[in-house]
Amino acid sequence: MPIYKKSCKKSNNYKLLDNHVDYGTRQIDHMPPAYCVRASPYATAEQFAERTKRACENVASFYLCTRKAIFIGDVSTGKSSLVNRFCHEVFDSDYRSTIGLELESEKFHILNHLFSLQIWDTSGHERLKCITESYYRNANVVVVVFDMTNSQSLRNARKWLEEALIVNHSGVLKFLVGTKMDLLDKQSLVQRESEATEIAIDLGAEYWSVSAQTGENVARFFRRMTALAFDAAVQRLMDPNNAIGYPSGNSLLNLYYLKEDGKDRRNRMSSICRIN
Ligand SMILES: Nc1nc2c(ncn2[C@@H]2O[C@H](COP(=O)(O)OP(=O)(O)OP(=O)(O)O)[C@@H](O)[C@H]2O)c(=O)[nH]1
Ligand SMILES: [Mg+2]
Repeated sequence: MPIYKKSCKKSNNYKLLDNHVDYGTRQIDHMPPAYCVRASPYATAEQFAERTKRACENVASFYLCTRKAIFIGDVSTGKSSLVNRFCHEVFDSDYRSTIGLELESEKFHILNHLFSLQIWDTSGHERLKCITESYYRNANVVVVVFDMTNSQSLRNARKWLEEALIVNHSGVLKFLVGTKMDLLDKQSLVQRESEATEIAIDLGAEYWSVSAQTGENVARFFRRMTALAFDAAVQRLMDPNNAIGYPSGNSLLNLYYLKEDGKDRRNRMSSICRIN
């Protein structure tokens, strides 16, 4: 339970009491399963792709440039609570609206490779849209969050996703996440999940129900999302057209070689691309 405590009621500062974040959740050796196979366009990804595994086993150490996940959705749906539960293992029942954007960075070890994920937690306020929309670009993952106790927030999910897709490539990973599952009784939960999975299927997104309050499914969701982002990043790296064509500094993909082997960068890139 909470390991940070607010310094005072109106402050944004948390006092660190102890650190109970389970960093074991950042170590991923197998592809974590989907929440509901039916409501996942990535359901076939029960394992990392063979090419990904082979690349991770055989190739000199590499570091994939940080990937970007944006969290969007109606106001007060629980975006910040979800992010804070995973990143800091805290839950605050007081509502403090996000102003514009908050950024977190998480490091994972996946198949023995370092992988960083930037988590962009945006505000759901319409009046701040002009600011938040400018941060949507170059996302690798779009997470649309809705409140399971608020059906309107679920109906609005499509609009949020469409807005994010306008400025992103079609291959972006898509998730629909229902929060506050702890507030629903069993029957309402089943009913809301069944509505939400239909919408997720329609949107081509993977569906998850979570609770930032109890922590239920939070780590499972983040691990699945990150593993899929890693898999997609390595796959993309092995596509010669994509890999060589990206200019340095592009947030979508960058490869840094940690081992100097005397070859020039392009040759080294081609040696990676030969894996199949
Ligand atoms: N019971 C319960 N309450 C939650 C959960 N997640 C969030 N809340 C509460 O819902 C309220 C809004 O949560 P936030 O995480 O601030 O929502 P948000 O989507 O970041 O809101 P904006 O930044 O304004 O867009 C807060 O009072 C939280 O405590 C949950 O899983 N269970
Ligand atoms: Mg917020």
